[in-house]
Amino acid sequence: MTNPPESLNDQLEALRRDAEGEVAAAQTLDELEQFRIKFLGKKGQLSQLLGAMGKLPPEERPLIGALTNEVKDAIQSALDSKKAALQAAQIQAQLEAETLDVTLPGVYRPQGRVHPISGVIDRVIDIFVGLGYTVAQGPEMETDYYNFEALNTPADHPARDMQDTFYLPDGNLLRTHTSSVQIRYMSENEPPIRIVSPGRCYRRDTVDATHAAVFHQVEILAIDEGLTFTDLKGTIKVFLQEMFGDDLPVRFRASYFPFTEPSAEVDVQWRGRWLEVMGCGMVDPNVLKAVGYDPEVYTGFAAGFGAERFAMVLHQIDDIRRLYASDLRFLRQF
Ligand code: 2U9
Repeated sequence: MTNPPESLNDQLEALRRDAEGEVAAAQTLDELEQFRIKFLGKKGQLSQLLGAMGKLPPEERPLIGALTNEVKDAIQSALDSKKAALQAAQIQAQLEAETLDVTLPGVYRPQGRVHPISGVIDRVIDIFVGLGYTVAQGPEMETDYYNFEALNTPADHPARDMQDTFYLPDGNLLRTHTSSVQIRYMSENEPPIRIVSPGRCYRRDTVDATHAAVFHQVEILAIDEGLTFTDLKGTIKVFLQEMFGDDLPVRFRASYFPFTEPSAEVDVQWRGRWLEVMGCGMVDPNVLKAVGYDPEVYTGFAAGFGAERFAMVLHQIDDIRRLYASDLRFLRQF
């Protein structure tokens, strides 16, 4: 057995040393990949040495071939084990960087609460949805027609007084009740109708413990063939007892509203005292005519109340202004 020619043999051994040295010193997987290309790539140093093999006498080729394979395997295995080591180090570094310090104080997230007005509105909607009603909403800026005219409230009616209504420079106004939503809904839909409309309303009241310029109303409306005052009373009683408690005494007192006839105010006996909580009545035939319904075919009932008033009664709140003061000491009680 003859030795391979000195020069190629030496060059292969030198290549193995260089490669093993550089691979061992690689710091990153990227660097390692660069070394793989440099030594074992198609145009790498080993390929270039192999190119020279073609010039060797045929009898020397097997030995040089065997040495080439040995060098190639050695470099490959150096690459493989370095790669495994770098990957393990990377995972270890990641694990260390992501270590949770369970002794650190937690991140404080203040817990929100449902505002008492929203709480009332949510409960009212739940009760009426349970009775087959759907929620209807509309604009807070209204025309005279939807807020007054269609609701049997003619131009000389006291409710339209400048004292009571916020008028806008363009002749529109801020709605004084959500009844305007119901007019819009009736104008676009045919009976039977059962809707509940919660929303913000505006009145030019002098602000005091029981009056605010902005308040939240909830109104209900039912229109069908053959609805009577008995249906109204039953609906209101079921609603109030769901809201305030099963055995709640409820009474109806005759009253007046331009948009209902007959009309009534509703009181509940609460903590030993009679409290007025809402108004209601049979929808006035003039209102039905205004939206194109035949009052000889359809009748309906409506009711309205202020969400603030309900919240004040339910939670024993003494001053309506507390509901708008954004005082967390107050709001955290609910
Ligand atoms: C249509 C027809 C009739 C809604 C009604 C009341 C009686 C009522 C007040 C309670 C306290 C307003 O928030 S408050 O100031 N509301 O007393 N509301 S009947 O009647 C309607 C509504 C819509 C089409």
